[in-house]
Amino acid sequence: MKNLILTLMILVIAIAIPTDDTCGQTPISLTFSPDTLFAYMDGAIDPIEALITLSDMPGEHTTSMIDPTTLRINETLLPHSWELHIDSIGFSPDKLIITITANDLIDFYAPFYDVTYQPITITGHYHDGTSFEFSSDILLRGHASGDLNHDRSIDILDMVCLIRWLFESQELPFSDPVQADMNKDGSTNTTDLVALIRIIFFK
Ligand SMILES: [Ca+2]
Ligand SMILES: [Ca+2]
Repeated sequence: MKNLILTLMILVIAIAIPTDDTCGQTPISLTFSPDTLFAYMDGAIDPIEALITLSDMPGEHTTSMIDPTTLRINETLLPHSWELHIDSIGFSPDKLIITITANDLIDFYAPFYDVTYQPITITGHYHDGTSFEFSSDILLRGHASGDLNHDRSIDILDMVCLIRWLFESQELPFSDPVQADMNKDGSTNTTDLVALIRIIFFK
């Protein structure tokens, strides 16, 4: 009987425990602005700023302890500025707003198609020398694969564009031929035309 009661107690406790793996520690807050990056932003004449906000550092650290000069996005991208917001009243956690060039971040993931979540990492050191690495996912919206004339549908007009580019050396109505690389093998040729025809007529 005791064993039954003990088993029931363990079951009740197990159900009551949150399923996250943070063991009660508040997870770091990592937000992006804009929260979605669009592939077309890469073609903007003026650089587009993207903001990454860090707050709720794990453990005993706070964002004010971060050495901003050590910050790297995806291990290679450097922020071009940063701003520390300290709440002296203590109602909200300190936060560090990192500004990067969205065009560079888009280049990091390009080419990408349709809607995709991709991993992003923020690495660096605190002033005490401790290193950190935070990961999240960023939402990207790319071109629709095969939409060669960028009219948001994949149809016979796109097939005509590709035929003219392949056999008549006419320019595609966009700057990047990778858009026509339907099978993503790194080159655009008749195999991709076959793939596009399949999508248009047999999807
Ligand atoms: Ca189209
Ligand atoms: Ca190809």
